[in-house]
Amino acid sequence: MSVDPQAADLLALAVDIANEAAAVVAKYAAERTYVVETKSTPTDLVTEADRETEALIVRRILSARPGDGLLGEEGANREAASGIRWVIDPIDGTTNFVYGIPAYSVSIGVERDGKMVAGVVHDVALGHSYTAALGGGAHMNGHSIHTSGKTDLSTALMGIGFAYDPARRDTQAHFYDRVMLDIRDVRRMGSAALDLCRVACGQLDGYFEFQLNPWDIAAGGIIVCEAGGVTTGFHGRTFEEGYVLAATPALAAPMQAVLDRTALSP
Ligand code: LIP
Repeated sequence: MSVDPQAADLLALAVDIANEAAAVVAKYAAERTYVVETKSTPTDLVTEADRETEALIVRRILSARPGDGLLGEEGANREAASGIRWVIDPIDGTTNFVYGIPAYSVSIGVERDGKMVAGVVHDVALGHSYTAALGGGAHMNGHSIHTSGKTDLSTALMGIGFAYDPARRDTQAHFYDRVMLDIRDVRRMGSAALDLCRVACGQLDGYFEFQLNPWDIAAGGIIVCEAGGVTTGFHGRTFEEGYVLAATPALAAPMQAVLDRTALSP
């Protein structure tokens, strides 16, 4: 399959914007003088770095493509006149960012007629840029990446995550507790976008989390698929609805079966 030409052009613009945005995030990370506020719960943090970075990304997109739509974690929301929509998370892994844990990213996904066709996840601390355009495969800093060849679920290393809402965390903890019996171990690293990229490059055999937002998974999802992996949902809900399972082709169905037979509520 060859790369979709428009997807490749959109990716080139997304990468350029993500590089500039990452520089802003890195400046804030170094200075550590930003104000921290909370959103949905006392543990759901937002900083002026998140807001300024999203504002920069929106400015750059609209100056290059004024007819496009937008959906951003910090409030950007605009209908698309062009059929193209940008799904933005200016800092995915904000809690890590605030604590100085080097695992946060700028995530930009580009959708055409409702289907993701390009994505970039820029790991700010490590300077790694994960990219994918429809039909063109996935890359990290320009080098081709692929999911691990893992086929045996019982020795699979999986990424997981927890919500900001304590009630949801309780449900997730009970859920993960039972799933643990069927896999090697879990890693909770705090950025869905980077966790998906770790599946794409084989650092994880899979990743699952539920009740995520579109901006957490937009870019990472196409990067997994273009790296030869599978993204799907579970419990009758879809990946796009935030019931996220990403894994190697051989692990997707058995892992989905484990998730589907595990009750969500204790
Ligand atoms: C975070 C995700 C993480 C999830 C957190 C939160 P944020 O996104 O990357 O996987 O467990 O609850 O949704 O808030 O840092 O953009």
